[in-house]
Amino acid sequence: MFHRPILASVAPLILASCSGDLSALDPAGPYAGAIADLWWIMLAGAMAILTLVIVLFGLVLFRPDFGRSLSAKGWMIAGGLFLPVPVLIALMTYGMAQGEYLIGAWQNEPVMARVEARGAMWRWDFRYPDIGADMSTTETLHIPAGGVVEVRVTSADVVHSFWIPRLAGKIDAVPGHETVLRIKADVPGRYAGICAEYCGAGHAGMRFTVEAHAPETYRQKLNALTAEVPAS
Ligand SMILES: [Cu+2]
Repeated sequence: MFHRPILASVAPLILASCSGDLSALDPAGPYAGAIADLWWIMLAGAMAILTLVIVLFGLVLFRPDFGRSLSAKGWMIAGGLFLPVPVLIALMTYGMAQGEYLIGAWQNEPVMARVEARGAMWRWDFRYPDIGADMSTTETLHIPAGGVVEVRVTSADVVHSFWIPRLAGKIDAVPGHETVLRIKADVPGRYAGICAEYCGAGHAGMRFTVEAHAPETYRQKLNALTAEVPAS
């Protein structure tokens, strides 16, 4: 009676905080989905361990005889070795497998487009070698939806971090070096991107937009942008 109204009023707030332009918990493609899955698994695991600890604590408080069947050493081995070792091994294996997947290992899906992203204090420039050597945009990255896009990331000055929370994980933008990240948007739309590594006074405003186009209109859209360049 008492709990329901509270749950009913709090649940939408909690769920609403999971969505939004920059929410990694509102994935719009498989790579961001892999990260969100890992996040939920870790949350569930943490809740399970917290529950176990609370139950054990309650038993110790209210049933003092509860733990006597096991010696103090036995409890230390059970709680300090038998519980954490398999849990950490399982989590590490799963996390590393997901990490490999994010950078393109174990995938047969062909790369649909290749783009380059260059961070500079404090903006992002994008180039499209597939379309033309001098094709470039600033602040907006155009990609085809429904396919894997390989992004080659670098920096003109200091270390930045390229992050589109709804499409993929973060990757560092390092001057003089190229890092490669895969992104994929399941459906056309606009997705927000930011710099995720503090890089100076303008860091907070170092945002960009990803426009994912239907694959059949992607080339057309980029060619139209190229055509606009001489006019501006
Ligand atoms: Cu930054």
